[in-house]
Amino acid sequence: MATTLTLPAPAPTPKTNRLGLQVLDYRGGKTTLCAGCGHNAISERIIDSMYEMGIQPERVMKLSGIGCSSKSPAYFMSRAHSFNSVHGRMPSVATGAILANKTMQALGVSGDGDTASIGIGQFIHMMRRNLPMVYIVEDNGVYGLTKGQFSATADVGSKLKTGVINDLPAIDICTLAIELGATFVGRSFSGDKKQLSAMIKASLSHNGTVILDVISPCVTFNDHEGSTKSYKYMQEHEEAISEVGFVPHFQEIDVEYDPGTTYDVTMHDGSHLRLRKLHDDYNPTDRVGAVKQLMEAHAKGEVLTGVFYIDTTKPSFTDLLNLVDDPLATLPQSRTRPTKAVLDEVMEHLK
Ligand SMILES: Cc1ncc(C[n+]2csc(CCOP(=O)(O)OP(=O)(O)O)c2C)c(N)n1
Ligand code: SF4
Ligand SMILES: [Mg+2]
Repeated sequence: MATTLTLPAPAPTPKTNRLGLQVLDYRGGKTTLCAGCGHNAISERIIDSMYEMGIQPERVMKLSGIGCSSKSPAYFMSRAHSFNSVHGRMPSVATGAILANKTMQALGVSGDGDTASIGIGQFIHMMRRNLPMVYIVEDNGVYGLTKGQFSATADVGSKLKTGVINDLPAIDICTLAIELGATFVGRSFSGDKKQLSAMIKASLSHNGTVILDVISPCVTFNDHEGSTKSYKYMQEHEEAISEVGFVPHFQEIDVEYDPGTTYDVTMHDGSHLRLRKLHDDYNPTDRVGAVKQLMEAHAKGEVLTGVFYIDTTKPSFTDLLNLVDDPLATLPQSRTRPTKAVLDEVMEHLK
């Protein structure tokens, strides 16, 4: 009697991006953060966005300060370069690294304490310079790593688990960023997969300082009744200003486009950031209008999300410095060291 041999089905070919890499190539170490921490969801969105944008992991520099949020670069893109700096001092390390090699994609991940409390001085000057980097603030309103004290982004009246009430006004990272010169400013929520992914992808096409303030609940110290950075509060008070869509430069623009209801921004690399207006009069290039909307929403107790402000015309810090095309870090001594004749001439002038 003849026997039929059933062959196992061939393994499905793994999905790859335009570089032929799999999503696995963008993963990092296993997270040590608490289960349910918003920061873990943000790491996932960074992995997806970098994969979908087809960015070579080795061309990325990850920068952070100190905090649970600042630990998270260890949990995505192991193949990228990484520098976990001192508390609140990531912007100066980023400035040096970007000047040394402006061809790399810089991605900073910080916390609200790292950015708006101890680090506010450095943060402000980074934005003023329009340093070309994506800076994500994983904003939970507390110092998670040191057991949940209020940070400078905690809202007035917000309550700690211990019953302590915050009576100091919050620093709004987005209002501050627009005022101080960042050229791509938005807010999202770690639980909003679609909006956050579109914003990260768009920000990777921008040449200048990108500030993404991402509300990221700390499930251990700040996710209770009375907190304004909890999952429940965000679900009840989030107000999206626009629906964010993004079409990378390597994709055909085939999504339906109704000029009356969308605002289309062409990014530096030819990609398109498409904002479908929910607020009729919203124009993301109007700096004063953006601050006004943020302040009005704050007064009403709403948490606005979306891309608030974008300026693709302002030169970045590296453009302003007029650096040579080759990364400074790769220049041979013959191009960086003045010759003896030039030095002698300088000395002559000093005599
Ligand atoms: C110079 C210095 N001061 C204080 C600390 C203690 N410290 C470590 S992390 C942290 C706050 C982190 O808060 P945040 O940036 O919001 O990160 P989260 O843990 O909430 O993600 C503090 C005060 C430190 N490591 N170094
Ligand atoms: S303490 Fe808070 S911020 Fe830190 S890992 Fe746990 S949930 Fe996240
Ligand atoms: Mg924090």
